[in-house]
This record gives sequence, structure tokens and C-alpha cells, in this order.
Amino acid sequence: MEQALQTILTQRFGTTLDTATAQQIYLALMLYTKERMADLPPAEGKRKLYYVSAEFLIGKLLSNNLINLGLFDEAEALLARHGHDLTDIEEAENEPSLGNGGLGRLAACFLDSIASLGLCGDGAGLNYHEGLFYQKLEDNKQREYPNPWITPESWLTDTGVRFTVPFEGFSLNAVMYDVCVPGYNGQRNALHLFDADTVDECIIHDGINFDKWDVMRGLTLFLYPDDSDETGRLLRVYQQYFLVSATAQLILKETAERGGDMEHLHEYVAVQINDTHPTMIIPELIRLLTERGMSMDDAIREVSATCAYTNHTILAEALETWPLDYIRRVAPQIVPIIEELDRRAKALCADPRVAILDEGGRVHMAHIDIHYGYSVNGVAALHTEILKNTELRPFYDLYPEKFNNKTNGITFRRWLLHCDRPLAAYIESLIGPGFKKDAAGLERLLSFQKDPAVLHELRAIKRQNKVELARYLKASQGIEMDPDSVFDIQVKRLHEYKRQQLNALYAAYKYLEIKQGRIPARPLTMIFGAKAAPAYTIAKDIIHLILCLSQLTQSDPDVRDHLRVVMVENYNVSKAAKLIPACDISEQISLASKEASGTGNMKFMLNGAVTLGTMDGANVEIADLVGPDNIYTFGMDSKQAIDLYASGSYSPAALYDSDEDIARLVDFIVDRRMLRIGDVDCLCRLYKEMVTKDWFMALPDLKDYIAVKEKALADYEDEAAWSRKCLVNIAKSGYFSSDRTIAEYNRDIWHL
Ligand code: 26V
Repeated sequence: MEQALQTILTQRFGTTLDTATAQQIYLALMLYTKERMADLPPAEGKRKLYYVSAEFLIGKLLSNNLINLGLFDEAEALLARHGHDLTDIEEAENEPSLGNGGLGRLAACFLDSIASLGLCGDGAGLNYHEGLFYQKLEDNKQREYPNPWITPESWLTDTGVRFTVPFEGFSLNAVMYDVCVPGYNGQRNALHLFDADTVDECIIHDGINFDKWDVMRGLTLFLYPDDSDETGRLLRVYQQYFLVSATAQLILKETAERGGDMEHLHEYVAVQINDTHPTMIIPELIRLLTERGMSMDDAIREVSATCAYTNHTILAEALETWPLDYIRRVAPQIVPIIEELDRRAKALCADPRVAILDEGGRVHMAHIDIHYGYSVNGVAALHTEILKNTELRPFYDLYPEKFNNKTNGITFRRWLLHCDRPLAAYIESLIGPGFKKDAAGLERLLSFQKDPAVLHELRAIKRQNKVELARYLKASQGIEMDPDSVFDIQVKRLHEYKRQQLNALYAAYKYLEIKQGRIPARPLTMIFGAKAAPAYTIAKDIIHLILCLSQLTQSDPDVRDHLRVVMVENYNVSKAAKLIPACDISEQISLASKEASGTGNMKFMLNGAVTLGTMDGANVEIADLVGPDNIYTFGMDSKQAIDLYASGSYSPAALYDSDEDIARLVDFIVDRRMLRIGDVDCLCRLYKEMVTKDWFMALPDLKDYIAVKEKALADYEDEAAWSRKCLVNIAKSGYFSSDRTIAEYNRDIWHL
């Protein structure tokens, strides 16, 4: 490695390992790693998986790739000999933000596990030049900026493969870039990212604005362009069709090259449709097969035996429907196929709840997937039950055999071995290296539950991680944090159902307690990180609320030594890797039934944080695994929440009027101390929303939340008992390895 890096540095920059800049060393390491990955044999198999997704939140790749190649330690030691720290070198890498949150990160973890299990399966997505926006916090508000990440040399390799994607009135050239996905066991797969060669960043102006009519130049600029107007929504349809048309062409090309027989496509190909964004791959594959001479009946049968669908949400507003007219304007060639699929579905079942085309002319994307796919899965046990019994009940009655659960998972390579090296090394010293290949082996840690030296060391590692995080946030955002305070962390996309507002109301509670002289035993640091969709007003108001609380607590000498509220700017994968190992309390407080799974909850658990959460998503499975002593749960359960919605009887105003404790905290949003700091319109709008709508029912759970959080903070003071909870959480987290999840997908769905 030394010789190879030295050669690259000399040839490219006329420099040496001793004198090169971090940027130059990063580039040399990246090029070297790319070469090593190209040496790996590609995974092979008769049936090949295509994991099709609008998002792949892969994060920075250098360390992850080095770990999977088994080269990390060598690289680290080599750099150290030349006076460099691999962590600093990593800072030189741009982070691609090709996802919003859990759904995209899940896809990235899955690619890692598919390759590590030696399965033959590639990802297919889009090469967004700016990804999701870059978030800056200015004047206590979120502002959006472009987030470019592609440099002349990057992990992307132009494959030379091109497909023509036909749109109404014009066509675009889909350029296929590959990102290599090395498995932990020495095989490789690929992530194919399609791009339009006409895209042009120059059309971006004033933050993240651009002319959304200009499809040719704007197609793959951003992930989720603002869809608050029709042009934005149409652009989403253009993006989706571009993705699926290129992917479908790739599938047929590769299948032919592998000697596959199109008449039996499903024997050679499995397509996993990640949420409904790639749903049009179903009519597109049917179109391409019929174009090649297959009958409509045969094409529908083959495609239905090839495609499987994963549902990631029950939120009605997130279940995609597109006007058929939009699809006609973008890709009219698939409209007759969608109409045919709809006719057949209606002939099978007259129930309008399972129709593909509704009376308003909208296409229900998930309905295409369920009728014309062979598997429908939810992403956590509770979520799948809700799909079967409530949200997709009529479909479950029609096709009970299609429904199955695949509880999400995370790759332990990134979320333990890479992000918390001291903890991983300590675990290895206790139980040996077996857990790195088989995460279930972590259970062996349970035998140390009563070992005071182990419990003490776990606490020491956590403290050191908190010191590192404090140092990082001081350097990056000028934030002071006390590593001896409790680090309570809620990092995830901003959405009302995730209830960051509930956590913010706790901050108001704590502030008022401290002002009244009730000083906590130990200071508390409440850390938030979240991006809000640019057009989601209330979400941005919640960010504003948190930032105002941050300024208020920080500027009050009575409070700042006991309570600190911190908002991390531009929360992303690499920040997650710094935050999660430093966490004491993991906030997973969604309204029960609304968080399909959550995957942050798993990452925190694996890194020895204790969950404070509702009985929602995978929290339910975490609670089952660790037992009631090792998790803090509160609030309504999913049945209560679903029933309360169904009864239509919830009135936040009535609760506010009848409970002065709740009223006092909600009122604090518009307290004069807050209005002095913040934007009156934003705070008043949020206050009004909480009192009159509170659609995700934060107020009924507020008092229980406060009580349980107080209990957790009190328990933290018993060092050994708390450390034991951390240990049990780590030991029981093996179930949430994405290797387990992927093995189940393969066993039950893909059969690769
Ligand atoms: C999408 C949208 C789009 C429009 C407005 C509001 C809204 C709200 C939520 C969503 C979520 C889309 C799907 C998604 O990202 N689901 C997440 O998938 C993760 C991986 O399975 C899972 O862990 C999270 O619980 C789930 O929210």
C-alpha cells in the first residue's frame, strides 16, 4: 500500500506521504481503494437482484470500503507513520447526500449486507448532483443551499453504458455510473447511478431554486425537488420514469448477456421496489417485453413473478398517487399498460379501495405494486401488522400469501466497527472477533453484566466519545458541551409525527424547573439534528422553536450550566457516526403506529445508548429483546392512537383548557422571553397548530413523557446500573444487523 500511495502522490502531485495535504492523501487513498475493489470477483448467481430505489444514502465511503477490504488498520498505521490521522483524511471526502433519511440509509445498509453475504445483487438509483440540500442555521432558521459532492475524480466510474429514455416530445441519454460495493467477505456488487448528460448546475440560483420546466438541464440536480407546485411534481415523475426506464433496460440487457430467457425472466431476475418511487418499473418492464414480442398475458405474469415491493410508511400523505395525466405528459407509452393493469385489477375485485386508477383519475402507485408484485413487506413487526389489519386490509384479504415482515437492520460494519472503534475493540477483547461476522455473537457480552470492571470501562469509553463529540461541535459550530452532562439525542428528519416538538416542550419544562430553583442532579445536554423539507412550514417552525430554546437556555446564566439545547447543523451520515457513539439517551418518540420502523433506534442501541421511546416501529422489538429494565417507554400504544384517530374525539384545545401543566408548557412557545428571541409569526403559528390541531397527538403523551424522562435521568446517577443497561442493549442488538434482514429477504423473497 505504501508504495502504491507513494507512486500516486508523486505522479499526480509531485509530493510524498510526509508532505502531502489531507486532500491529496484522500485522493490517493481513494484511487488506491478503487483499484483494490476492482480486483474483487463480482458476485454471481443465476437469479440476480436489482434493488431499485430513488435514494441511496451511502455516506462517505473511504473508511467503509477500507474496512470491508480488510485494509483499514494497515492504512491507519501507515498514515500514522507519516504523521497523518485517518480521521482527518476522511474530512476531505465530500458526503453524497443521495437520500432523505431512513429509507435511503436502509438501501445503503442493504447493499453492504447483500455484498457481504456474497449475494448477487446491485442497486439502481439516480446520480443527483446536489443531493438533498445543505442545511445552514441562520437567524435561528433553516436555510437551504446546494450540496454538490461530485468531483472530477470520485467513487463514481463511468461504465460507458448508455440507454435512451423516451419522454413525450424528446428523449434523454441515461449515463450509467457505478459505485463499487465491496462485501466484507471479498466479493463485490455495484450501485448503478443513472444521470442525464444534459444536466447543468448553472441553472441553480438563490439557494436551491432552478427552473423546474427545464427538465433536460434540471433532471438529476436535486433529490426531491420542491413539489409544492405542478412543475415540481412533474419533475418528480420525470425523475422516476428516467430511473425505471434505464433500470429496466439494464435488466433486460444484462439478462440477455447472461444467457437468460426472457420468457422466464423471473428465474433470472428479482426486482425489489423500495417504496413506491420506482413503481413504474412494472409497466415499463411489461412494455419492453411486449415490444420484444411477448404477449401481454405472459409479460404481466413474468413481471409479477419478478417484482417485490417494500412499504415504508402508513402516513396517508406519503402514499404516492399521481394523476394519470401527469404520466401521460411525461411517458405516454406506459399509459395504456397502466390502464390495462387497472382493468384487470378491477375485473378481479370491484372494491374501489384496491383500484389502481381512482375516480379522480389518479394512479395509486402502491396498488400497482401489490397487484402486480409477488411480495409485499413491511419493515417492522408492528408496521406489517398495521398494514395487514388496517392500512392495506382489503389487499391482505385478496392476497394474504404476498404479505410478510422484514424487520429493518443496519450494517454493523459502519455503525459499530467504523463509528465506534474503541467500543468495537473493547468488545473484541471481551468476546473475541466472532461478532464481526455474526452479530448474534454479541449476546456473549451478557456474561459480563455483573463485572464492575467491564461496566466501568463501558462508561469510560462512552465518556471519551462524548469528549470527542464536544470537541467536534466546538470546532465546527462553536458549541460548548459538558461531557459529564447526560447527552440526550434526537437526530432524524424533522416531521410532526416524529414529535421533535414533544422533546422541545420537555426543554421548556426543564427550563422552567431550573428557573424555579429545581436544579437537576446533573446537567443535561439535549441534542437535535434534523432537516425539514423546504416547503414544510410547520417543520421549519419546529426547528425555529428548538433554536430559540437553544439561544434562551444558552444566554441565561441561571440555566446554562444545567441545561443546554444544541442543534447540529446539516445532520447527515458522517455526523450521525460522531453523534451516535456519544449518546446516553436515544430519543425515539414518534406517535405510536406512525414510525414504520426507525433505524436510528437500532444504531443507538448498538452503541450502548438506552432508548426513551414509544411502543412504535422497531422500538417494540427492542423492548421485547432488552426487557423493561433496559428501555424507557411511555405514551399511547398503537392501538390507542389508531382508536383515538378513528373516534375523532381528540381535541388538543380541550386538553389545553383542562390541564394547566400542559397549558403552561405550550404557552411557553409564545412566552415573551421566546418572542424576544424568535420570529413572532413562526412561534405563534406553531403555538396555534399545537393548540388547535396537534395532528400527531403530542399533548396527550406529554406528561407521561416528562415523568419517564425524569426517571431515566434519575437512574443515570447509578453508574453501574446504567452501564448494565447499556451493556444489555449492545448485547441484544445483534438481531438488528442488516445481515440478518438480508438473509431473510433472500430466504423468503429473492431466492437468489
Ligand atoms: C414521506 C413523506 C413525503 C411527503 C410528505 C410527508 C412524508 C412523510 C414521510 C415520508 C416517508 C417516506 C418513506 C420513508 O422514508 N419511510 C421510512 O423508512 C425507514 C426505512 O424503512 C423506516 O425506518 C422509517 O420508520 C420510515 O419512516
